[in-house]
Amino acid sequence: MKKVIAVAGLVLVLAFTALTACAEQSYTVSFQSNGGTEIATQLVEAGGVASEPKEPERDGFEFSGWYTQEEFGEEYLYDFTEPVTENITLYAGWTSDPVATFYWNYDGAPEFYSKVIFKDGGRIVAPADPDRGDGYSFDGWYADEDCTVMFDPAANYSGSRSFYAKWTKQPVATYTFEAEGCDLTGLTSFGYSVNVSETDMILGSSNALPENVKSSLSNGYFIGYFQTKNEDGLTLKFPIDADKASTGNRISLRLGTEYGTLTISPEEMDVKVNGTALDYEPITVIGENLTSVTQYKGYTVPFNDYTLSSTFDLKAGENLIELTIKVNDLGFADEPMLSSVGPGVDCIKVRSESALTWESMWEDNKLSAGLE
Ligand SMILES: [Ca+2]
Repeated sequence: MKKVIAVAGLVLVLAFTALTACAEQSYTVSFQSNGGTEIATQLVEAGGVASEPKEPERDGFEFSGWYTQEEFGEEYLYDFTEPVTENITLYAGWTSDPVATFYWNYDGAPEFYSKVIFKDGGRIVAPADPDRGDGYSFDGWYADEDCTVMFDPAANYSGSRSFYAKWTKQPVATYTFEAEGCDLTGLTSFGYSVNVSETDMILGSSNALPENVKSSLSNGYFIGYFQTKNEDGLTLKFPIDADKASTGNRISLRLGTEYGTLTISPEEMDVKVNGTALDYEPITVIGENLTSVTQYKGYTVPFNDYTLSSTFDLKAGENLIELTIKVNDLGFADEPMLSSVGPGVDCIKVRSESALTWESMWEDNKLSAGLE
């Protein structure tokens, strides 16, 4: 009897050890500096990413990057965003040729944009123009951070150099804010066949929708089930920061419809900016030509941008844009269950002289909705 217990105990210990080993599987990422300063080995959990170490230094040489092979071709440059799935060794690339480093040159930018190796005393080929994607346009490379001395592609340069991007605020730019990036906490929709809450209101790429609808979506997802039986309506909130005050701003809503063509006015849907509802002309959201709920086919027509007729002011700092669908009779006369009907909301686009930013909840939302 004693022996049986001992064996059972051993099996348990082995099973526990195997589980522990499995749960804690990790890989080593080693750095071979090739004559440069030592870089510590990293232990990375399976599927995690290695962090790019501070550049090693070597007298008389310029560091050109970490490579997966001891040949320093661009095709072997290691991508630090790739998940680690085995033990790896990375090799430091060095060149005795000078290097031109091109910097993004704005607050919060990545460390640098590009490094270009060139022959000492020769010309430097600048990289492709960078794009910040936030309402600033690239306005050339400069030899100083203040952008007073231009980079000269025809000049001969000696020794390693740094160049800095110059940025010019575009007079007017369009900024996109995805509806699926809104904070959906506490929201519940009242639909024809189902009531849906919070991140379950997100529809898109992972649902059975026609390809032409999917391909029309900004960021691949939208807020469906935008309908309510609540007298206070159902509201999507877009908290947006402006770098300065501006007037004459314009908003477009990217919308689709599942209940046929909808003509929506401020009576059915409020579009509020800082608490004031815009008095916009009715918009007609194109859908199937349906007259009865029995013809329901879901979303079949691609989403489109509908620009509202009203313009509005934004103040410097935080602004709040709200879309509220109200109890309405946009639905079908033969379907009393539908106390309101609303469009699918893909995103809003704001055209402004202010530079606009917001904290999108998309990463959290897609995890919570199991979309990855
Ligand atoms: Ca979207």
